[in-house]
Amino acid sequence: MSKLQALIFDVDGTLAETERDGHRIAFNQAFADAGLDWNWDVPTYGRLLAITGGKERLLHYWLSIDAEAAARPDAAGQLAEWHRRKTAHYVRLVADGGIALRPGVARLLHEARDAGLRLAIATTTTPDNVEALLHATLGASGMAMFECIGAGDAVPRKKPDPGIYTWVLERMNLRPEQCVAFEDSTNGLRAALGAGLQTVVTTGTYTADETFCGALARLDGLGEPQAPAHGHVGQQVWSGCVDLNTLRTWARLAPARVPQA
Ligand code: XBP
Ligand code: MG
Repeated sequence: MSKLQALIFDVDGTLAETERDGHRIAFNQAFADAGLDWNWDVPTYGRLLAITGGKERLLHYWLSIDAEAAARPDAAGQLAEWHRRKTAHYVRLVADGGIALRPGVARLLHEARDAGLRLAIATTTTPDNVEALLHATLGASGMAMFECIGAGDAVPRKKPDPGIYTWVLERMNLRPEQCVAFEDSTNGLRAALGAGLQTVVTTGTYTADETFCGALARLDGLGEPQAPAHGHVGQQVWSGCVDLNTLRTWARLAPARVPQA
């Protein structure tokens, strides 16, 4: 492992638990706006999260309940409008303080920045959502903490495709072995591993039962001094606070990853 230069964070489920009480609510509000009788309850949305990207998830659902309507020439425009409304609802919900960072995230971000490490984001979500979350949780300087924000349609294919991580590495002129990625889902882990990145997984509301082969560590969070995280590093049981020294130790112990074609 080269000297650790940068941390690359996923957003939804990793920086904050945004899906169940954020995106899901916003989708349902957009459906109500459109006069649709669709309502994604918690289990349904959990199943739909297998499809990354809100527009892609919406199309997948529409095709599953009314393939003929979803195939009409005007369907793409209709879907874009529904998703635009959803994003507006989500941004408002986040701006109103509806979503907090997960434990340990702000602590690690500030430690990394104070130590001169570079920070980046690699997410499937819409850029407006990232800006709203960083502003609401880290204040006016939240966005500026991240040198590079790779989000949404910046790349043609979403996670588990590694494209968004490769996009970030290229823009930061970094090699994967100089970085550690943070993810919450199997799709996200596959994307980060596909880009050759050592990856720490912090499971969340919807991903606690997923399997995470190849993760540097699989934890229930990043931990705080008074509330340590628990999980596994390789096969070893581990609990504590994830800080820069922890990451450097783990990354040195792990085999270098080769980007998967
Ligand atoms: C999670 C996603 C996103 C969000 C919804 O992104 O797949 O699609 O669920 O956001 P990540 P949009 O875990 O990579 O941060 O509706 O803006 O896509
Ligand atoms: Mg995620």
